[in-house]
Amino acid sequence: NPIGVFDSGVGGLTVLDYMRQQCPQENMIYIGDNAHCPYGDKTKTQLLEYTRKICDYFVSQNVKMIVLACNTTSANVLEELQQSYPDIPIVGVIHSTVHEFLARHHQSVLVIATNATIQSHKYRQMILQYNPDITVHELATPQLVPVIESGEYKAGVHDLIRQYLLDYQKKVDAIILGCTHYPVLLKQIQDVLKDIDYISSSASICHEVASYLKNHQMENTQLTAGNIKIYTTGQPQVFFQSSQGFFDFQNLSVE
Ligand code: DGN
Repeated sequence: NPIGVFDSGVGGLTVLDYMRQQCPQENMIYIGDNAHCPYGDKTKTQLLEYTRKICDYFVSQNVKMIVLACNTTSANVLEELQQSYPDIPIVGVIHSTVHEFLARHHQSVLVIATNATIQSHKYRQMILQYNPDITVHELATPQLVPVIESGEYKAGVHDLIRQYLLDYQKKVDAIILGCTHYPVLLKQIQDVLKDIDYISSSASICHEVASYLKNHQMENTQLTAGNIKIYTTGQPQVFFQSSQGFFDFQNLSVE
């Protein structure tokens, strides 16, 4: 059975990319909900409506697990989805990202994410719960997802990144990329915030998925490469073009 992976758009492809490296034999279905992108400014009711539709589709495809490749939904509707679909393991990205951050023993961190993720304060709460001595700065950076979805980031968005981040230079030891779109801008972020450790929510989740499958003997044991299907609720051509700079489609197409 496949694993269902979704995001509001192309950002979750950064997760899918790690997943196909970590678990190359797994079948996966990816949905980019571009018809409703960006998720960062939606209400909880809207997020629940969109994500339930996606999960219903995954159920109809008999998925064995659902991965929220999206911080906004992981922060705001994960528990509700887990209650609505009790028979399917559903994982979000925040838990594993916080654990990876804590394992690096930093004293201070900047979390950048969408409005809805920052307003939930999930990252801050979870980090402080484990270690109340860490200084946690939170910053909503809502203009970053649109420049990625539109493909504008390819021409460089250093000015925008500088506006958002320059104040934090020398203030923090690490930055959490609390949106799965942001690894696309990693180089540009590192140009502005030099000598800083970064934790990407896209990489962290894949270790958790791989060990979950292993511990529950749910791995696909076939030796052939898994089948990956990519769908968008928006325009396939736009989706394909904006993600071409960072995701290698190999033989995959977008429907
Ligand atoms: N990539 C998603 C996240 O990690 O929050 C959502 C981004 C968005 O739609 N604004």
